[in-house]
Amino acid sequence: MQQTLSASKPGNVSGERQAFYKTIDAESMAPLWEVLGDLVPREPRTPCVPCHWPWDAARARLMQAGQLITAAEAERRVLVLENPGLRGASSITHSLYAGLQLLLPGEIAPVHRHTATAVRLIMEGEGAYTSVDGERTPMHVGDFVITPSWTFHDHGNPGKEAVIWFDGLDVPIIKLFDAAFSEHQPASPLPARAEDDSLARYAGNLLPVDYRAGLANPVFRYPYAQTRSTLVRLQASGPLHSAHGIRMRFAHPGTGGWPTPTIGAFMQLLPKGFEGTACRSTDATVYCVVEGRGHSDIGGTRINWGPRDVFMVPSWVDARHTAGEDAVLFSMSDRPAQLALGIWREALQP
Ligand code: GTQ
Repeated sequence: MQQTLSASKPGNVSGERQAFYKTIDAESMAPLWEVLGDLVPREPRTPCVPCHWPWDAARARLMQAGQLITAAEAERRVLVLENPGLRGASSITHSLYAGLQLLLPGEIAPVHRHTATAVRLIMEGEGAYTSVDGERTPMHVGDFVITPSWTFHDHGNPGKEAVIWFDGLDVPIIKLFDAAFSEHQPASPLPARAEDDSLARYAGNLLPVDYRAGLANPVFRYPYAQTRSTLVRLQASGPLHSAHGIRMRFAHPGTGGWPTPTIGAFMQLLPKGFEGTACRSTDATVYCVVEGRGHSDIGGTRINWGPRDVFMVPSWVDARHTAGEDAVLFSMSDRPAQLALGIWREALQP
């Protein structure tokens, strides 16, 4: 069914109007009434489709990439996860980029900074670190890591295992604003800071006495051991949300707000046997399975997922999650940006 506010129907344009359109086309003008229905539809319409990257296949391709190019040569050795409805746009949702990054033992992904914000979820392998403005933190499987806008960051793997993580960036949002800058190599050496200093200073239910919270999140690693134990304790005490199970969002410790201004991140536990009700929201959401197996019905598409799979739910499409065993799902979306603009909506089906 065509939902349109447009006054005239396509294909029903009189010769006189056609001639007029042609005339004004040459003057960089166009008739709104021909496109109004697309510009302001009754409900969100998206070119994005539900999609799924099973882990074994994605991992195998990443390891092939590891044979083809070094991290140093690539700068970042990443396979971009592109929504099939947005091929060529380096986007997994209309507003967000996603990729899987591989760092082999001994490799370093060199320092740089950019206006885009990054969030990461460690998928496989121990022994790598990331650093933000000179402070290193180890990356453990399941950790949620952020790289705030315009902070210098590099990644290294002095360990013995291949390390793979999920990257989410707000690149499409930055591109929308034509506000993309990047830099290599800081002009002066970065301050030497103790490993995990920010975790101790800002993430222990204490804050420095003179700290004033701002947009910049001082914490850049949220350890999975802590996240998981929180979810397990909440599972024991209940209640369960009918659609989301136990779903928590990561927080900026200084404000209680979102961990980054544009990208929100969540961790949720779906107990074995959970059969969620359907829910749709305007923030298209990318999921990474941390633990467990289950399936999600997304519109008319069923996705059967297992550990470390990535899948995606488009904006305003009903999603229903079912867990065959206790499952933990990480997810990210542009919800903070939509909330800041006052446009975020969610609809729960009974
Ligand atoms: O780790 O800095 O997937 O700059 C894409 C761009 C990762 C990164 C990506 C990046 C990075």
